[in-house]
Amino acid sequence: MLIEKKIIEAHNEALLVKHSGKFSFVAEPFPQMNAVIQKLKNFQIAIPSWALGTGGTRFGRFSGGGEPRSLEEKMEDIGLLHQLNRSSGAISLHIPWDIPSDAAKIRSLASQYDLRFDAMNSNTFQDQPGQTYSYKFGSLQHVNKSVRQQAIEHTIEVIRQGIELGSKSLTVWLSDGSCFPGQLNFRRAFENTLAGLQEIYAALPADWKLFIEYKAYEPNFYSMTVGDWGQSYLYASKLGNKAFTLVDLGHHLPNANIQQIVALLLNEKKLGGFHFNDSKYGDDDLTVGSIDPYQLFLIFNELVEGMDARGMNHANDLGWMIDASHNVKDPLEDLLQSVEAIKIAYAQSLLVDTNALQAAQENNDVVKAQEILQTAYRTDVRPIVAEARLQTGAAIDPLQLFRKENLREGLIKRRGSSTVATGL
Ligand code: PSV
Ligand code: MN
Repeated sequence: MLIEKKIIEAHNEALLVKHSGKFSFVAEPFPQMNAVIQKLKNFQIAIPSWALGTGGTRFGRFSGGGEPRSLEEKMEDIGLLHQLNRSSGAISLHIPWDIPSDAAKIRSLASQYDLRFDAMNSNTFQDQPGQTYSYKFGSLQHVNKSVRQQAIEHTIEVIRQGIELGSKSLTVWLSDGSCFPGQLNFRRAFENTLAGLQEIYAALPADWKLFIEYKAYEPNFYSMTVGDWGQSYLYASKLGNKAFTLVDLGHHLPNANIQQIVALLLNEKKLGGFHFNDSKYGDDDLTVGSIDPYQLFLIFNELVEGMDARGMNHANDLGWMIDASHNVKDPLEDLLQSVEAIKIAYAQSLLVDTNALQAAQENNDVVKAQEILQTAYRTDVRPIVAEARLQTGAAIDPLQLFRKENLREGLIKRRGSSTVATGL
């Protein structure tokens, strides 16, 4: 127990009257409310191990203190989040930033915190101490076969570690690409990357999924070898039915219509999962829903409509994860805000009157279609999201409780004020 159950209960007790008042107000107009609450209770969002420390930029890093210093402490942080909101019941590891030295111990710690292991992440974008070959000019795309082989072996090792922990998926994000015209033969880079992914795919257990994450730019600025959803889709379809595209919301060029991308990938059975964050310019890794919550809602609207059309399970059939960085906020507070934003967008999308929307579309009634979407978007679903939390034993207001109980202070006391988190 990272926070005593009775503290959560006392917090809920104190807020209950106020909360119930708000809840009965919104409950009236929505007869499907209980079904919505059940879906919200089932919906879990994985937390990446690298999001628990203060991020930073190449200009500096300003630690707030109390950051986790080991995998065990990262799990403790996620355990705490999950106790507060009962919606963050999974952790995603990045190898070698996280090295589970004793898999059995890590597994038992996970069950103590009620966490499961989400996608494993490989790292062939940085050189590690003692590494034989450099990834300066790419990994799976590299002109030198030995570099490619090293990257393949690392990624297969990540799968092996994931099997020991009980994970069921691997996310491959490659920073491969080029910075200048002429640096790279695009065709050969693609072929090398595909051949490498094929070897990795062959090592994937039958019940695993491979997620191929794309990114428009950074660290390469002229071309990225998996630069957009089309390229990711090409690899995924050539690999086979265990391979999928992963959408990181910050990895698009400005104004990309992410909701349309999502709808089409879902229709092609090639959407694997998400890295949620928000951005104003690019891969800003800001708190989910902090810049454009309407876009987040529109993405969820496509997800819910598309998943329902295909009879998919909202909670389990896609990978849901946050991928963000916290430069000026407390990472745990930021993650609580991100999870809340995702749940709000999901709840709003569940309120869309899909039949009416379809009728409006078939009548080319553009005004009506907009009204239907915005009616759902403008509904204040926060009491419903809080009610779902309450019913699972979580806090009605996790952020308020985190602050009231001085939980960051407690972490600083135990871990120190200037800890350096592992990873980025
Ligand atoms: C790359 O920018 C990325 O989104 C990938 O998911 C990486 O694994 C992660 O960020 C690392 O910070
Ligand atoms: Mn990502």
